[in-house]
Amino acid sequence: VDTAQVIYFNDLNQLKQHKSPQWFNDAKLGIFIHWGLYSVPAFAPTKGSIRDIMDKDRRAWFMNNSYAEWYLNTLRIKGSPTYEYHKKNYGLDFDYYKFSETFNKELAGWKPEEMAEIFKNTGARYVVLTSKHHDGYPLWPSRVHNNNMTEAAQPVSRDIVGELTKAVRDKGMKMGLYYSGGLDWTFNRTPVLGIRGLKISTPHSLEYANVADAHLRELIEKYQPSVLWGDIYYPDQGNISGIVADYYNLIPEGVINNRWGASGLSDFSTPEYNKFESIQEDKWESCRGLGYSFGYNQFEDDSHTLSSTELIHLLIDVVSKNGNLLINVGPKPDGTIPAIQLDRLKELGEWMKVNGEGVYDTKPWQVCSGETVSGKEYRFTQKGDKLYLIMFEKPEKEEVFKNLVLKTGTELSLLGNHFTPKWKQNETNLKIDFPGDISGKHAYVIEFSALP
Ligand code: FUL
Repeated sequence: VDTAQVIYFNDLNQLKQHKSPQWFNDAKLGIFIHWGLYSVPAFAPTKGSIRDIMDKDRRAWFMNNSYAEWYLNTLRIKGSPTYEYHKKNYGLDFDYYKFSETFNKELAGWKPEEMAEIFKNTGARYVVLTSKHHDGYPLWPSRVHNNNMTEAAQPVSRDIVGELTKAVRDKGMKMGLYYSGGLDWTFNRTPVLGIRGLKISTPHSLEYANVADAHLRELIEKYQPSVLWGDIYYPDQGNISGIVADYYNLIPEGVINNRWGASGLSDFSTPEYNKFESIQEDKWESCRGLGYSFGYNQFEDDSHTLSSTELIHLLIDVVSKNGNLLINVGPKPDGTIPAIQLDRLKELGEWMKVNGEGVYDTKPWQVCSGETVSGKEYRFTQKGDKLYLIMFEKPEKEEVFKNLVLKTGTELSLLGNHFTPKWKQNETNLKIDFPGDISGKHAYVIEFSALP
């Protein structure tokens, strides 16, 4: 076996042969963080998630954008709920970038180790932080000067990217960075009003392309992110293929997503508030907020937020189809995690501690899902010789699974329980008896010692 490291060149054909690395395929769970000036007003309309709104009326989205990190764009749309909110609470002449004063003040008390500890306890193996979102405000002390940043913006008072990178790595997780290449509202102040505007609004100046290139190079050299997560698009005059070649060479475990514009570069795809319904050959990663927003929205409550059970089922479903789940957390300006989100993260972590065996390091089996004769849904994963059947509901004393034929001698266990389930084959139906009180919640993992 030739283990020599491949050298990458500024050549799209070669770069496109790069594949997502094993650590990423195996990780299954990551934490996305959207944190920035928008975390200060922490407002967005809660009329529905992006899917709810778009499915009904595509044109209604940008006016009622539930993403709090889009505050500045929605504010620029006269008469929008955000426009009205801003007018009432801050006044229309209050510059969005003035939120940097509060942000910096609040940031003084932030404890990166505590934040990383919370993420670690969810069972996540990697973290992806917004280094610069669409508002163009960098969360690290960049040496790249942006002439278009308004006077009102104080530079960030701590190196959020650097401090969090260190804390996350100290806890044994991988650190990734998000960068908005396609939108930068300091360069283009016309609000995005429709889906087509996403690409059209990418600033076309050579100056912007140079800033984006320089930002990315700086982030890569300084923080060596294990994931490079681009968003929306990338300026056509930028040198993304040259940067990605250097990135792969410098960081052999590095992986990039699929939002790098015309280059078409991609190691994995990124359905947002969405997922695939069948097993995919190519690696993918589903992302969404716990509620309707990525950035913190103080007006979200339980009714807008995934329940712990829904969250855990989502993870299992995604993993059974070859995906990872990048679940988003929107911290407050001081770096604390809102209680409603914390609650979900804790439940997820407790479940993963007992059942992670059936999730981490697995791959999809021949089929991803099924239903018991009594109508209970389940998903499959596999690891080596082992098959995992993960039920979305607590099994009865006896359950029948169709089209599942076990090898003689296969042993079963129900993770987190001490009794041994007994099984009996009846043609293509598998009957399993669970002799004992079943403990656990949210989802139940049956481990088979051999593949069917
Ligand atoms: C989207 C962005 O517009 C959202 O604000 C968020 O960052 C999401 C992950 O990607 O395209």
